[in-house]
Amino acid sequence: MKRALFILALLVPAFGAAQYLDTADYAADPAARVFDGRIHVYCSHDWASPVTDRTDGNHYDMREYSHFEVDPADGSSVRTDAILTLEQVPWASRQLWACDVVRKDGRYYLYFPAKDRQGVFRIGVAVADTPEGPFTAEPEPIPGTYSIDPALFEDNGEFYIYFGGLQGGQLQRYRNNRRLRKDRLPASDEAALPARVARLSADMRTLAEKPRPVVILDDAGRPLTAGDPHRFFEAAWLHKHGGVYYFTYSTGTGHEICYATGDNPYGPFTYRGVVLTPVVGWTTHQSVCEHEGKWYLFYHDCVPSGGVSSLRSARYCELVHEPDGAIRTIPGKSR
Ligand code: FUB
Repeated sequence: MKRALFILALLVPAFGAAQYLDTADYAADPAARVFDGRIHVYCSHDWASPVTDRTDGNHYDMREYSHFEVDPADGSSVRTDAILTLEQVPWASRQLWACDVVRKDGRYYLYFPAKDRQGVFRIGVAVADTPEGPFTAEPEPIPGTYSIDPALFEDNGEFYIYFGGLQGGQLQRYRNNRRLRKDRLPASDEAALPARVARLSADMRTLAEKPRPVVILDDAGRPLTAGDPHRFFEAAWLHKHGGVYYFTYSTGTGHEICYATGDNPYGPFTYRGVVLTPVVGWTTHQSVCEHEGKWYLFYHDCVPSGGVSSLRSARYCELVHEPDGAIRTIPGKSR
């Protein structure tokens, strides 16, 4: 069911002010896309789940995705819930975490993570004919995928899928695309565990190649170590501005959104700085889109829920690329 949220049209999001999509219900992990000149945002639907066990992020117990059509000119949003539900995914058992949607040849492809019946995070795809769904899930997860937080990027007619997340996201259970018997985190002076990227096949339902590591380098050209406060944790996202590829991501335990730049979709990327300082809440998760000549950062925080970490609200504000290509840091609190 669609709900128009005109009551929120009080603040137009300019730099320094951020607009919530909906303060009456929760929505997290916003993935913003522009189709036919309109901003479409895909969110996990946080709710007051009875699951309170925080082990491995079990309390992030989402069962469906929500869609928003957002108009930054007046701050309004139209919300549609249940565009894909857990019950509609044949292979999934729980936890519909952060998703993303792209369009190809007039069809919309929603990529999403969920735990399978063995409790292992896999990435699936669901297809629709309109941006707000309803989406129909493929019967099995995408072969060769693992962990969480799929994010797509289109470049020169090819689509790339980025994914991966530490701790509850299970990325520490994999090396060279193979599953280990148990978690293995690198020592703090070893190279950090990277996100993964793979080109998609033309069918949008399979990988065209084995996932590759998304390496983030320091100024001296060395991979960031596992002990570096700016190492990758989750929430990979790629955008291109001025011919430069920007890889943004969450540092998880550091609660920042950071960015690194490169000259192609695979990287390596060189660490550049902080996009968003910590928000209210444990998780932080972003997407970036361009609309009518302005760039926007979509993210979430827990201000409307009074700081309950599993009840998050999506919001957005303008993002500025400085003339030298640096991203102007956005304060996550007091806005
Ligand atoms: O929403 C569940 C998880 O929390 C997401 O997949 C992560 O990126 C973090 O936001």
